[in-house]
Amino acid sequence: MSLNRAEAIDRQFVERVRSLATPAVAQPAPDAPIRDGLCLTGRKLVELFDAQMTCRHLDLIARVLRGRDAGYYTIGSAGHEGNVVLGELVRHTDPSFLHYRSGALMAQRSRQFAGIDPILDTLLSQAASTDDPIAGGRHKVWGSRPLWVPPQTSTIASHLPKAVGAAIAIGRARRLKLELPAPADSIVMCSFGDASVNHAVAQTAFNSAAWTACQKIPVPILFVCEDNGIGISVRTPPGWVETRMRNQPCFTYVPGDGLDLVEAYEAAARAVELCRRHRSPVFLHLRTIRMLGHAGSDVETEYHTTAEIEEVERRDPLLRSAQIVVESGLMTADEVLARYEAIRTRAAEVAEDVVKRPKLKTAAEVMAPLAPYHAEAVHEEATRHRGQAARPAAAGGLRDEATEGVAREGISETERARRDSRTSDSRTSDARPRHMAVLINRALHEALEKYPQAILFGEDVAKKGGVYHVTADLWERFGPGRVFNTLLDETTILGLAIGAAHVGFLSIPEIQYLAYYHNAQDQIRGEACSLQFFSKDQFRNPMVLRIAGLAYQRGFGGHFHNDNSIAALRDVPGLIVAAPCRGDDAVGMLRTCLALARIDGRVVAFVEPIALYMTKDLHADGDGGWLCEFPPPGEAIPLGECCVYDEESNDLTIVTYANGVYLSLRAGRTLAEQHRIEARVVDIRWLNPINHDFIAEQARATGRVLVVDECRRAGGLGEAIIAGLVQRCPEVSMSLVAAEDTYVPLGPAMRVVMPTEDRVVEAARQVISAGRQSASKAKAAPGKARART
Ligand SMILES: Cc1ncc(C[n+]2csc(CCOP(=O)(O)OP(=O)(O)O)c2C)c(N)n1
Ligand SMILES: [Mg+2]
Repeated sequence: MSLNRAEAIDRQFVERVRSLATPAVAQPAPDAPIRDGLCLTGRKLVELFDAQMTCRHLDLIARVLRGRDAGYYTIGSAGHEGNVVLGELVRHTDPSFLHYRSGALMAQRSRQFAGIDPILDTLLSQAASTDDPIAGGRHKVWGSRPLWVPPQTSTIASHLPKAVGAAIAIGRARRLKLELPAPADSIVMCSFGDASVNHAVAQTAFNSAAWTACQKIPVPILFVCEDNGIGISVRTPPGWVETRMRNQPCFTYVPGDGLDLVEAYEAAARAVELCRRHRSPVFLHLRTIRMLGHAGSDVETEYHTTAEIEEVERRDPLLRSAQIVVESGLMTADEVLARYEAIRTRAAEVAEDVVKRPKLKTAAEVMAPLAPYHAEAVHEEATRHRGQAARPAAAGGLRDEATEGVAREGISETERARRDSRTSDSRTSDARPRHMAVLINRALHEALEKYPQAILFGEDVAKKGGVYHVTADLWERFGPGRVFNTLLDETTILGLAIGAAHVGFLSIPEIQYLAYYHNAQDQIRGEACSLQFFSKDQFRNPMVLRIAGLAYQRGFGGHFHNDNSIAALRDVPGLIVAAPCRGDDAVGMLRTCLALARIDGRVVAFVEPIALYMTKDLHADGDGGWLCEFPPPGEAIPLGECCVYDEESNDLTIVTYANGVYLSLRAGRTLAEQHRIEARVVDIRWLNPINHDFIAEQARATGRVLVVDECRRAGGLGEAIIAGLVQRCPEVSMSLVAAEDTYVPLGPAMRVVMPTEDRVVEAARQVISAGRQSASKAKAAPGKARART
């Protein structure tokens, strides 16, 4: 047997088509149905077959390019070409999140939009050229802005939660009378393989779609399972997908034969129609085969016999399509072969072109779309008052003019007016200093007023107002259309945030505790933050993800309510991480976070230190030192701006954030009063990216620096800050107090693994006594900071 199965299936197609006898039937009218009772016309059938052949030649040429080391991706669609029918039946304005074998679908969908050349675009992507219109050489993906196909990652099933999220959001936008960037009767399609059905992330997407649909909330999602019976080398038990999915609650299950174009078309037409009409989940189970192994690198003979491989190849869906068009008199065998060869020639010509096209050359080029940041525009937006005109919405965004149409279901007009006046007036006019939870709550009121496209959701955020009452009254004020509880599943919460943001919402999801972000972090790491990168910023999923986190709750709750692992957020490319330590900072930072999402499409994690939510006093009971006034609209804290407390103190610079600021200020008082050490405290506020230059300026100003990191020694902030200092000012004496590399224990033992005031005082004294060089008493360079005394 030839090891080159690409050549084998190519040869087989040519030989078997050549032997097809032309029947003695009259050529049918091209616009008549191919058979009585069906809707597929002859003309459309020929067109679909053409897209199937196009897809096949893309698979074949991919292997040739790989052999020449000029193409970098060989996972193909051979055997799955029946999915072409969805490229026809689903509109190009229906957002579609596609499986890596949906090549024929994509080829046909391309025909819905003038000027798109699927051969050129696919080969540019395979060749990793900067001319690739979707990813610009960053990945081989199916994707297109005009075709509403956001690029997907290689992580199987991870696109399903966001597809469900987008479907729910489409329904929600209709209900809120917000204008969508897609027609209001759009559906969302996502395709995936049979093995992927078993993945927890797929299961949670099916579950959340059903959970939502069972409440009669619209979820126009079309799940398309391209079932080839195998996942790399592991067979899916025969009948498993059907057994698993046929009786899913609130789903309609539609089986289809993906090897027969006519059968597949009829099944898909039914599935699409049901989904669009009923606006509820439909599971289209398209049976396919897999040819050419899992990928070019997969030696299928390691787990299949030659006879098994050849048996599958004999069922090639392209042969079946050829047979149908020839037997029905639509094309002769010669015409089929002529067309097949013409596509081959075109693909080969384009391949010669794409290998000469430019590639990414510098890190700056690679990273250009990763983290767009327009500082001035962001600040202008962050400081924009309610009532001031908004900038035009970012790409794909819902329009701001829609404010007028925002509905708050379930609340009468009179009640709404009463609540509006009560909540907004009292909130904005109450100038008394308050603790952080109250101020964040006010900032969220402000955000939902300012951004009609903002929605806030998570576990318990609605009527209960969140575990810590940070979202209190928002549900009453803005209604269940904009503030709502989700089911208990973090993957769903984040998937919903991503999907809703794809169709123009400004998502403000909440994760109850940092530990539970880890439960679903791939949705942010793999999906949300990679979208602008893999789409050259053509698709965005702007969001501000609020996470209640960090430790110091006086031993209460143990590790999972005191999780201090920040690494999982900090190492996500492009993710902005903010961590305020007090109420006024939280408001100013949140305004900037929302503006970053709105203007630059950014994904922001806003980590709220639980232990400081209700903290009122700083040095002594009743001093109210941690209460703050609500900053007036128009004030915002720009990304990267740090805060220096006691800037006139010149013995030591303590660099810290969140709870560490509180601890360090208290330790600072002890150092001054008992040890005559004057320490300034720098709150870095923004944990990613870190403002290393400013920290270095502050370190140089005293010549001694102590980093107080409440996160773990491994993967916490301390490593990064010390590395930044070593690069910028190695002459400065440095020390680090960090949390131990452990889970946080329950009860008072918490104190033995976390930085404490005593430990900060002790470390500060050691830095001073071990200081090898006299501290430079130079004044701190002005930098971008606000000084507090
Ligand atoms: C989360 C995750 N785990 C493992 C992989 C490696 N992997 C890539 S494809 C694949 C099999 C997928 O099978 P199936 O869903 O049936 O799709 P098919 O390739 O057969 O079309 C695996 C295990 C992955 N991409 N993502
Ligand atoms: Mg499979």
